[in-house]
Amino acid sequence: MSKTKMTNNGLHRRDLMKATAAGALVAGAGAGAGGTLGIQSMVSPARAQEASAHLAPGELDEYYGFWSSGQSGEMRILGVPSMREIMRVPVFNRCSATGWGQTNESLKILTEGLLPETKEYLAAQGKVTYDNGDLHHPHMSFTDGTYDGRYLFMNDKANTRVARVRCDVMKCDKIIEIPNAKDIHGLRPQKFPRTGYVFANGEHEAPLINDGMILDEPDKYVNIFSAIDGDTMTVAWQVIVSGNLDNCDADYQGKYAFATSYNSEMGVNLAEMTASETDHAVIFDIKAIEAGVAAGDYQELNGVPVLDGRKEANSAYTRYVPIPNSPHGCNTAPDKKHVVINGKLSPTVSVIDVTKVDALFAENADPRSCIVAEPELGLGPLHTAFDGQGNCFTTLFLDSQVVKWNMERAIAAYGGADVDPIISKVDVHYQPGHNSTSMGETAEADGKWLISMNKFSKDRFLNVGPLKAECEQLIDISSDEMKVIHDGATFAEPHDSILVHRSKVNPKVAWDRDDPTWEEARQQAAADGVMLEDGAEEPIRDGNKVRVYMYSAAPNFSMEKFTVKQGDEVTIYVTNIDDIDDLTHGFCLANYGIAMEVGPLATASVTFIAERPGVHWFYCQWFCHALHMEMRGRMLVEPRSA
Ligand code: K7E
Ligand code: CUA
Repeated sequence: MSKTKMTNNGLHRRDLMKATAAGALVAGAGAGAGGTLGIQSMVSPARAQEASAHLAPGELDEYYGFWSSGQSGEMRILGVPSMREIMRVPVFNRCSATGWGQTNESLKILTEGLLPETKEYLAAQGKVTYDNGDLHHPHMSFTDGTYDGRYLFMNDKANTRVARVRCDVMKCDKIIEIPNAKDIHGLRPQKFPRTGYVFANGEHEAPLINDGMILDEPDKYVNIFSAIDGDTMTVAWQVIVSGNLDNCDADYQGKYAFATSYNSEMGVNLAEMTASETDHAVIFDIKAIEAGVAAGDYQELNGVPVLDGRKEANSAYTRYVPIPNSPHGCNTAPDKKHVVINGKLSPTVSVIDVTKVDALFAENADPRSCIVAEPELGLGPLHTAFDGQGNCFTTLFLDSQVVKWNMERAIAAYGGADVDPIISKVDVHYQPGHNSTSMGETAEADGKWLISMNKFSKDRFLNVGPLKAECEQLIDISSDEMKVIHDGATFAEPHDSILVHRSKVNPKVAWDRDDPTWEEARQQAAADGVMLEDGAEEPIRDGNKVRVYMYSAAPNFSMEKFTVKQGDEVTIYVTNIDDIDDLTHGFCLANYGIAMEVGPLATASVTFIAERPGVHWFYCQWFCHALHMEMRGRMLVEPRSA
């Protein structure tokens, strides 16, 4: 029997007294500010914020949440704090609703950035592009250390691609396949002075020239770090590194990029990969690399300058900071000074001070001299987010918790002071991976909300069979006691999200008619003497190629029928001349497997072989008008024998 007396509800008496004292302190502050306040009538700031998460119908969220979707391959947009899913933006996937992966405009984006050898491989499968992707990390472009609302960049781990989404229309406009690297995982934009570079980690090692001449010789495999020019979407340079690159981030000075690296053993099975207790954070000196490119210190491979930054090369381009043990997340703090490396198999996170990085490049420098804190936080730390007030939030995968800790206290403890950096912990459900805070990866972190993106939902939702949703939880972080206030189910498998204040993003309600998306359609129409928004009365024949130009204006297509011949290659251009807010039309050609979205003032086109003779209805598949069902017409296909 403990000497400490237990109260009825099981709390230690000492703890209860502490709680009461804390309550009295807050009550005192309230009384000081606004006169006499009884405990009963007090609403803590945290609970007031909790109430603000419940938006009434018609109320708008304060934050855009840009979500990845893992193996679903799309990007999603949620409203935060309501957690309402607002939009899905197809990127690496094939989308039935919008025709992404089928329209000529989307196929151009999906194919033009593929490597020649990939096009060959796909052609052998009867395909022109991949139709799967694994989208982990969506991040917005920066100017001067905060989001600028221009673009979102994201990776495809499955097929080694990087995509860009335009924030003015929330559509993907560029996808490139990264040569030389294998399986792009971590991705972050340069924060300062602007994006600039998009840094992308090749996760899996392979021979640098992967043509089959080297196979089961893992000691000849390499890994590649890439810097992509975010404006042109071309690869600016690459660096060969030791170990598998996992996640990355950039500093607020424009000098360095950081990447976590596991498997310093360069093993190819689990036992080999986890043999060593120590792995690395790799630091890339951007200016030194640019100087190396300018000086010609590289080999050119697939049109890209590739520099040697391996550990044993001991080059001016990289430094390897020893970190325990298979680190995963890499997160730069809004204090512009610290980078948190998350230990994964180690219960610690390691804090790099960016002002101590210059010294690492000196002769015989201690490679750990940039580490200024290494608090032990719990089991399985994967990712860290920030509140902008010196506090950090780290997901603990194995403990199923988020831990709040203080940076300055962690630094003091590392220096020998007797302080506990941990402020509080909260249970999440279950096994969190990434987390994100409102504006937390910018210098404008505001400390209001935290999303914990949990890999398992188990019992949190109605059982839907063996395959279950993931569970994302909204956590109020406006006070030291973190509080989970919402569970959201999401389908396979969001890894990461960013929470962007709505003042940073300002999409259009209708497309500009001169948008570059349908430039090829515009040029073809001009060659045919047609204005896209006027359409043409009849199909325009050019050998066995037939072009059909129509416009849509609710509830009509400009053509109620058109005739082609069996075997013709038909291209249908639909221009939506309705410019009204939310008046999207669709074009679905039944039994031809064709459907596409045509947004307000947009043009979309699709090409197919009219191989099925007979009468085929096309209809608008986007509910647009009371007479939407009547918005249809016929494609008449004359049989070949006729
Ligand atoms: Cu899932 Cu960012 Cu790909 Cu961590 S990564 S969880
Ligand atoms: Cu147009 Cu439905």
